[in-house]
Amino acid sequence: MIIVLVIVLVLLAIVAFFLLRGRSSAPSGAPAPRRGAAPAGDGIGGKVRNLFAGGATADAWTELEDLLIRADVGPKGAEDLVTRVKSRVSSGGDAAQALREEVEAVLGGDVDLNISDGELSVVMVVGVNGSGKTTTIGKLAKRLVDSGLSVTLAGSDTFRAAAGEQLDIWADRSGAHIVKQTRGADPASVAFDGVKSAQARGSDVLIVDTAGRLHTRTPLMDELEKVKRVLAKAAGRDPQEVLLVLDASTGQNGISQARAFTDAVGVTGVALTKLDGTAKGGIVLAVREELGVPVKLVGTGEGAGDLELFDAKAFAERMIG
Ligand SMILES: Nc1nc2c(ncn2[C@@H]2O[C@H](COP(=O)(O)OP(=O)(O)OP(=O)(O)O)[C@@H](O)[C@H]2O)c(=O)[nH]1
Ligand SMILES: [Mg+2]
Repeated sequence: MIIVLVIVLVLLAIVAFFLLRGRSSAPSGAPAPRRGAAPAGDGIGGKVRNLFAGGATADAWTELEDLLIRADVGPKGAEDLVTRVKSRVSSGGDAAQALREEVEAVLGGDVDLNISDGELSVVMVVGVNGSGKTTTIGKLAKRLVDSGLSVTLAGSDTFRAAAGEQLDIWADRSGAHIVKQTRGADPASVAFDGVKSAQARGSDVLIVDTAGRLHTRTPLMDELEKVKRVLAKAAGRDPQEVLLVLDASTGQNGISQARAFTDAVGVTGVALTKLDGTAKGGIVLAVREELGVPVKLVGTGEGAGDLELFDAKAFAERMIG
């Protein structure tokens, strides 16, 4: 009899655990998370509360800093956050809530894509190999076309054999027009054609795909600079956006990538991809704190609809929980 009772209690405890876990990853008031949109770990709020269960001790603050660093926030960002949370939390206060609000404050502000009405907006997309540039461009084109804008894509990745085909597929899927040349053509020349064609068609937005490159390879970074220069010359003004596509799972290495691209072409925003994977999401804070560049888009899968406009409040709620 007692054994049966124990088994029933254990089963109930397991069911309750999973129910509570499900609830904590979908805080009420936050937009319903789509497939895998939350950074891994279902939020660190529970851990933060545990740390401070015995009061705001020196150990608790040190462990909070470690926790943030392990979540990819970066040493400087973690230290700054702890300082701010500390100044708000008197012993017994809710550190997790203060942390959530501070994360939101750091990440908020100028996160909207800079796409203006009535004039062609040029969005240049850069990043290391395989970070998700072409996929993000396809998803972004779909989102813009669905919102009533006309979009032209320029295939300035003339390096990889299948790059043009991949962009073709996305142009088809999204209803965007595409401009490309044969493999091996000058990427800057495709960019120039892209502007002229987009202007002739009266497109609202031109999105320029570029070949992936190691951020440490100077000649390739110079090539990117040339693409930007030519775009500016053809359009009569600098691109409205230079989006750096960053794979969220690259952790702190993402920061050095971002720095190199920012130095070469002046990144205006980050599209953070693969947040549906094992990435911890703290990289968003590291990019913002260490480079001052806002995350504007978040990729949460390979499908056409798996792209979100960045929302600081929703992100902070998902990250902290
Ligand atoms: N899970 C997941 N996969 C993604 C996401 N974004 C892109 N991918 C996948 O990542 C791989 C590389 O994506 P691409 O868009 O080809 O990357 P790229 O930066 O254009 O690559 P190169 O042009 O070779 O430099 C593909 O298999 C994509 O489907 C995302 O948000 N989540
Ligand atoms: Mg590509």
